[in-house]
Amino acid sequence: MTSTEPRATLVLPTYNERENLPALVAAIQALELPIHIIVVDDNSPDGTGALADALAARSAQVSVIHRAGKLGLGTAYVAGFRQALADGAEAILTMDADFSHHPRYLPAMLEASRSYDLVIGSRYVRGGGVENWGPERKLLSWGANRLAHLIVGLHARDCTAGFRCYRRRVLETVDPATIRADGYSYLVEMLYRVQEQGFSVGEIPIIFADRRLGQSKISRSEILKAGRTVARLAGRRLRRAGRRLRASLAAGPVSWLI
Ligand SMILES: Nc1nc2c(ncn2[C@@H]2O[C@H](COP(=O)(O)OP(=O)(O)OP(=O)(O)O)[C@@H](O)[C@H]2O)c(=O)[nH]1
Ligand SMILES: [Mg+2]
Repeated sequence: MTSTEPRATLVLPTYNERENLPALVAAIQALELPIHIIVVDDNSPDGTGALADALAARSAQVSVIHRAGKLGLGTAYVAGFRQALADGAEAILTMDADFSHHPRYLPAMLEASRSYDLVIGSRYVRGGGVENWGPERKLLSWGANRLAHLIVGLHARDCTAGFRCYRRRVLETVDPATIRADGYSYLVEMLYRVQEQGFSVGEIPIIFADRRLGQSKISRSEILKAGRTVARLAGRRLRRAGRRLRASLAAGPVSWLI
């Protein structure tokens, strides 16, 4: 990256990722990109927080936010975004800490963020895909994306991806703390709000590899919560469409012709 490129911060939420975090941070650092890393750990029982502290003690490129307990992926993003904005970051990246989002895509994410307000590392554009997923996991992801397209009206192909790069102005306009979803569906609600504000969204292809170490944190209750988020956003979309229709009717027949 040249000195004309923006300061970037990567927000890395962790819960029980001790087998992944040191290798992931090393792989990111090996890229020698000017990216600051903020680990947001929720008092992981496996000691990920202490490992993150050790990484931060060794490198000024890493800092850590500790939270009291497992407060959800969405609110972990909020804490990281707040810090990144306060630090003056111009580009704010997010990725999972389990190597499903491989650091090798970071240069392309940053490059694309010159052209788009939000870049998504996408499984569902040409060249993207998933590795080692069973049929159940494929169906869950496919179903979530279909609902996001059909009911919420999102345009992106991969609406549930956590591999993203937001331009600073996006997070200054859509206040991350005003997103109501606190878990995984934070990603869908944030994308809805970004699209609502008319920001540009671009997708670059990534191969999403299933985690090899550690355990998934997606639970049945997260899936139910995601269903409620989709229903709430669909309601918001309908109310918005209703307001637009009423405004155009109130403006009279001439406005229908132009
Ligand atoms: N701080 C924090 N991080 C979380 C929380 N829940 C999940 N994470 C992290 O968010 C990222 C995504 O979680 P995963 O469990 O890998 O979810 P996923 O990738 O959608 O699902 P899998 O494909 O099954 O791995 C990982 O880095 C987790 O450690 C949480 O409540 N708090
Ligand atoms: Mg994962």
